Amino acid sequence: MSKPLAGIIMGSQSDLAIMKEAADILEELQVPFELTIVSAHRTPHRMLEYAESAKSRGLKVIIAGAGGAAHLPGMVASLTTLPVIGVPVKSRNSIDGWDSVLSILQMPGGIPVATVALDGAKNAGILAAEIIGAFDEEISDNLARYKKGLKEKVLDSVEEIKNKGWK
Ligand code: RP5
Repeated sequence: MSKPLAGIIMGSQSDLAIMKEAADILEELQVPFELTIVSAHRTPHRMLEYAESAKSRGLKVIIAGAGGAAHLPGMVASLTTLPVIGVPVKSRNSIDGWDSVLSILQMPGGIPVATVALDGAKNAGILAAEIIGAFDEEISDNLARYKKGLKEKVLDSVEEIKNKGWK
């Protein structure tokens, strides 16, 4: 197993159903990653330790997902110079997801969190691969193949509708 380059963390195991999508796409793009639970509110010292050791452990980017009063991505971003991608999760304690979106998105100047859409863990995984791919040709090639696949899928559907009609 290669050393993890991306870290996926989330506030609770209940976030895993969504955050798994980041893991799936990183696996597909052959980006080595680690995945664990780190809660800003329930395990603040673990969060501190995780964020402060991330760079020296070889991580290049952190994906952090949380729901409700989602402080994890921002707090982790405040403790590391690594880029942090935030995934707002529509958790059961959330008011329609808006609380998580706004608490991850509306960071103060100086502490950016690259926030993806509500439950957008897949895009967080792709963005993490793109950050790493900017310095890693192999991962960049995997991304190029992935994007070519997306394009071909659309063109196939164009052909299908052209040949079979929309009904
Ligand atoms: C947040 O509260 C977690 O990230 C999760 O989205 C939400 C609910 O957590 P559980 O009560 O399900 O553990 O901190």
